[in-house]
Amino acid sequence: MPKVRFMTLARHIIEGEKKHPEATGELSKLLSDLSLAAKAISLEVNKAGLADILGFTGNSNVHGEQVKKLDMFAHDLIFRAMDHGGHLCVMASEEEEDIIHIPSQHKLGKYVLLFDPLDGSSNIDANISIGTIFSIYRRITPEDKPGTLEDCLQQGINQVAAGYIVYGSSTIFVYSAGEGVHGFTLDPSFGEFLLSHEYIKIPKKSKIYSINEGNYLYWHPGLKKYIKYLQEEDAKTDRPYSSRYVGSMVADIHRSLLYGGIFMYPSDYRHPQGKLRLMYECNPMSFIIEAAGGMATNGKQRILEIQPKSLHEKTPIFIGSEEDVKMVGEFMAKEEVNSEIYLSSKS
Ligand code: AHM
Ligand code: MG
Repeated sequence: MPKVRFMTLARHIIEGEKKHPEATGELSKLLSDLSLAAKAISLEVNKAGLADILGFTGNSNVHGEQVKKLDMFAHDLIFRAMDHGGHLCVMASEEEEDIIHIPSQHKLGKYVLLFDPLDGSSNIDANISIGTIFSIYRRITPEDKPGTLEDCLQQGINQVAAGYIVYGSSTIFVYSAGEGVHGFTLDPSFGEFLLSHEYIKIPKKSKIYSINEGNYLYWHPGLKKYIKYLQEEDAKTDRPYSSRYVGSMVADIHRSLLYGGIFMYPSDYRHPQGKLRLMYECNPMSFIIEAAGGMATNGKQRILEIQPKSLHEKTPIFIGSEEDVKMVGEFMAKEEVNSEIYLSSKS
């Protein structure tokens, strides 16, 4: 029988920590608490078709979007799994307008957690993959006081760890604490995440692009040219590319990470900042993709170097295989236009 390593997520985190004698174990405990929340969300997502949990709550989140019950459930569950561990000083969630304080009866820690509890939730009713995304920073304000907005508004390069959980044909927890990107598949029979993808590396160049082409009319002219270029036939450069778009960022990025690909949510005529949020979606995903050898920009600037100004700000994003991300930037730079022309450029 082949020798198979029985590596649980908890064991992997602890072994990673042993490489750093100065580590206090707080980050390990934080990630373990998160994995517990992920298991509970996964169970609930799997029951979604059965339970009376589908449908809109009738409320909308801070972006004015309708919120489904599962989003609320996931938000609540992560908060309750994370508020008492003593590792965090503050949290922020895509589903809540302001920062979330740690209840005063609990100990404060040195970390900051930002999360999108259930991304792609418009896909729930169709049984399409959705995911949780998280981002962890070290606090920058004094340790004896509650964390503040300043602790949350850090550049992505300051992330200590980040990851996502994709609830798909199986549930996979992918994280990086700086040393490689690792994936763990949930064994539903005994409820453990087991190492299934170690040191994931994203291919340097891909053959797959992922973008909502329904917005074509409103794009930057350079982006239009880039997509047309990918669709042309040329054996030497392995074109045409294939198009894949789930409409669930976690699923689209997970595929890109494993097979190579470029995922894009650009700015357009109607959405000058794109759709995706810097703090909850773009920064953590960029941290993961860079740790796997890929690249992430807003078309001009590295995502991880953007200085955030507000918790819920959005940014255009081009993320995935390095050569592809570089190329789309070059196409857009060549077509540099003043914003007025861009806005009226619908051809
Ligand atoms: P959400 O945070 O409301 O779930 O929206 C984010 C999702 C991403 O997962 C996905 O990439 C994008 O929205 C899809 O948007 P669109 O339907 O405009 O293509
Ligand atoms: Mg989201």
